[in-house]
Amino acid sequence: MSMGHRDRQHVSDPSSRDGSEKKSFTFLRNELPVRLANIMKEINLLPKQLLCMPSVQLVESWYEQSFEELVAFDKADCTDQTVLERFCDTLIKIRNRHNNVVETMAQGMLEMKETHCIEPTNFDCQIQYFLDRFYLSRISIRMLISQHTLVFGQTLPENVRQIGSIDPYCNVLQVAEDAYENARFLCEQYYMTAPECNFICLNPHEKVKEILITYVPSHLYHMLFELIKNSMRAVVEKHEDEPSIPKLDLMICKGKEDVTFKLSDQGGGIARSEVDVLFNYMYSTAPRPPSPNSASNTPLAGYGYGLPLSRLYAKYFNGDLRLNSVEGYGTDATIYLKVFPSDASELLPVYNKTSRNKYDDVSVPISDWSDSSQKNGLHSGPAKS
Ligand code: W6P
Repeated sequence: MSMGHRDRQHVSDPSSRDGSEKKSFTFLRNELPVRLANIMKEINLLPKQLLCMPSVQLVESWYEQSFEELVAFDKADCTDQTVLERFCDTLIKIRNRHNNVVETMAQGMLEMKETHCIEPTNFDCQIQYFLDRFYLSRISIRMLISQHTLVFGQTLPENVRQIGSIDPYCNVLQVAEDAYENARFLCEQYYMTAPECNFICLNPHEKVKEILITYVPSHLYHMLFELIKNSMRAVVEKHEDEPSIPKLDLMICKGKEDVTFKLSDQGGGIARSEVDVLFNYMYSTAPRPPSPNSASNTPLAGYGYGLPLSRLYAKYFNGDLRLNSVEGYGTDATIYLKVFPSDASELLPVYNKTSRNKYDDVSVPISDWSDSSQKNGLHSGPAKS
């Protein structure tokens, strides 16, 4: 796994630790403002109807504030220990400021839906394009902040093999079992029952049975938890009135290049045309019914932004997440991760002329395929005229 910044020297050697904290500091005080500025440029290309919504303005103001706090370190002396400490504190403050960006942007979408009737433009396509890049950028920025604050922060984690949030020996089955147990708990609370799960681990190219990879366990957990919740909901709702419910199958296999997780459910499946909808931010933004005692009656899976965000986590380190469904029977959800850390480099949105063009044309897209039944923007095929 490679990012701009990732090396930790031996913590037992205080001088080398200082050295890498200084390096990390000088890297991040430049890199973080660059990443913030790049995505701020794209925010400003959003259609005016969305850009002027109060929640979007609020998010923008957070980005501006954080940008300013970071560039204030431009001329700071990196040999001054108090500067390094202040920098850590600033990073934590910035991370907390941005905690609710996803919810607030979703709120902005709702505000726009309420105040504008959305014209049949390629608006939906632009929103999808933007939010994928925006949330990917956010994942990358939070990753850099976490690494610095965990590795150099006050409370040094003792005898933990993790380097910040990265585990060089991440036991993927353990993460999967953990995600399953927690999803099962929620499922049983909500439905009084939950499907069992068969775990099958295959490691054909290594002598050991365990599958260990360099990965961020919290990201893997997030993706698996989301998929398992969706499968559980589908299975329980399909087989509600039956005496027994079919098990889930989770197959994990470490190949030469990919580690693949295939979660199979017999939840009745979904039509092929519904798959893209599940990853669509606009279609997934529905007002939630207010529920003060949310812990006891939150639905198991809301089809909120869970799936598109999970796919971004997978893509961030050059993996992917796909749904393959057999309508009428069940669904396979597959996560692909890279085996080799060197293949798992960061995927980042790049702001340039091409990305800018995506926001330019607001006209009705004209298909270059004959099928007119497809909804605009829900398939990646035809380009606009
Ligand atoms: C379904 C719908 C879905 C979404 C994501 C993962 C699994 C499943 N199963 O029926």
